[in-house]
Amino acid sequence: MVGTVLVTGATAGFGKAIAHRLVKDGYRVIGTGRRQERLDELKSVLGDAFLPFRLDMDDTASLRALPDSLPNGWQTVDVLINNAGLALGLDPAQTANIDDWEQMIRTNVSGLVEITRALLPGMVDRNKGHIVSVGSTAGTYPYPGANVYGATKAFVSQFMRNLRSDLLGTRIRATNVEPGLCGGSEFSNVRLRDDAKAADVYKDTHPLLPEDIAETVSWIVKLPAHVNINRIEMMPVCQASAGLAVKHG
Ligand code: NDP
Ligand code: 8X3
Repeated sequence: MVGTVLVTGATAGFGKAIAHRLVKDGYRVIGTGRRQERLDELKSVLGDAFLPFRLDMDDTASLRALPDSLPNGWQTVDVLINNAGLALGLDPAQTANIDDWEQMIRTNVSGLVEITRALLPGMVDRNKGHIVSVGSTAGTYPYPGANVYGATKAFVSQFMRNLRSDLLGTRIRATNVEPGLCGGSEFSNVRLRDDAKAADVYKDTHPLLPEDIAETVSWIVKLPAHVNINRIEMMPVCQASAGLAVKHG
């Protein structure tokens, strides 16, 4: 056993692939999410190296109760993977659903900072730890309809940079992983609330896959302890940033 990792949003997509990969790498993994049946399913596949722990990123009290609310023997978290998150909608700002905006902010921003703040003191006391957040290319490059989703990921990016500043002088590492188009997860199904439209997002493309993100996370956390990857941007070969938009007429 090389350490204990807590992966938020382990019930689907990236988080599930990361949980599988890190158990294979020899870590013990605490997997969280709201869907208990998905957590139980992971437990049945991953066995003793996996602890299913139901956690809603909207539930501030439960986030603040960490790490003491974890079972005995699981309270020392060496690596936190801040993966849980979502996009809702692609409407322009002037017509977007304000409740969707609030939910993205609660999950992608408030939940992420709450759990980080809850687990960081233990890491600092032990002078050992690593926070890895899953940002997005949407935190760097604007696109129509990304409005609040992209802004939450820009927050995550700057929060992770600022963590590095605060943690200077400790051995705690902080990394932001920023993927672009990635299929094989429920991201677009959740965002578009329409499975056929979600499938269209990836039609005739060869997107990143959750296993690609898991491979990258595995590499980042296994690097020698003196090496910190500050941020890493990933895109599939079939994606590139567009030029600036110009409205003629
Ligand atoms: P999925 O929809 O497949 O997975 C999202 C995960 O987040 C699920 O496990 C879900 O668990 C969890 N989650 C969402 N809301 C909550 C909540 N309130 N409380 C607890 N858990 C929650 O998406 P991906 O795997 O694609 O996305 C993972 C991360 O990667 C997200 O932060 C996303 O923004 C980011 N990302 C995705 C990209 C993509 O193209 N797919 C590209 C770049 C970044 P449950 O529903 O069980 O609670
Ligand atoms: C997910 C990637 O391009 O849909 O963060 O925003 S994108």
